[in-house]
Amino acid sequence: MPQTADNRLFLGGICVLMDCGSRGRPPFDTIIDIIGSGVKWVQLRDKKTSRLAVYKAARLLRTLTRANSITFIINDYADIAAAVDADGVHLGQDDLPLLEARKILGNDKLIGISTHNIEQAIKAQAEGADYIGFGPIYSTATKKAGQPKGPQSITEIRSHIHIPIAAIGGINEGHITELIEAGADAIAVASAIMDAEDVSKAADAFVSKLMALRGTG
Ligand code: TZP
Ligand code: MG
Repeated sequence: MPQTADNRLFLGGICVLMDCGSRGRPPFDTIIDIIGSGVKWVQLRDKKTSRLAVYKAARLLRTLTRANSITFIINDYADIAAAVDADGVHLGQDDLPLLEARKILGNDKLIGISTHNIEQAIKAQAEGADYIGFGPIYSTATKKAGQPKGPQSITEIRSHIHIPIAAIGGINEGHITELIEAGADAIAVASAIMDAEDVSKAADAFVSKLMALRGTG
């Protein structure tokens, strides 16, 4: 199972994007539902509220995730990640450059980079990314993310880089097997869990599927 060098932070399995945009579900409700499910990696992704609101949510989520040994990543904001002592930040191609985020967060924190082609993936690894997100694999309404790349694209990226790859974009439970077989280390998912009637049940289903496949959620 992929982990960082000090073996503390989990960078595999299911990563739930607590996307506050989809149903406007408060991340606190979500995290409570997810804690019991065996998900060990979450990302706070809030494109709609103020930075102050993200900071306040992140502060509380940090306490809850730490108490439950869940890796906690903040999307977009390296400064907020540093302020609340999150485990790291996730950055897109139009966000703060990785090397600048590293100055803010230091070497002990995780930096993940969204990538959409081989060049971006190789660059992210060369600059010291701890993991990449790669996608969209399937079509998704959560983000305008371009043409779906299909699961075989993971195999191609895998052959070029050694850091963990989180497949992302339009993923539901039925896709997990082909993505892991294609070489993904992690499955990053927003709507299939966040938009579910029963978030806890949906998270359980993802984790159980992955555990059945390889013995870890
Ligand atoms: N980056 C590429 S696709 C995507 C992001 C953030 C959205 C993932 O959400 P969903 O609902 O699991 O497709
Ligand atoms: Mg971003």
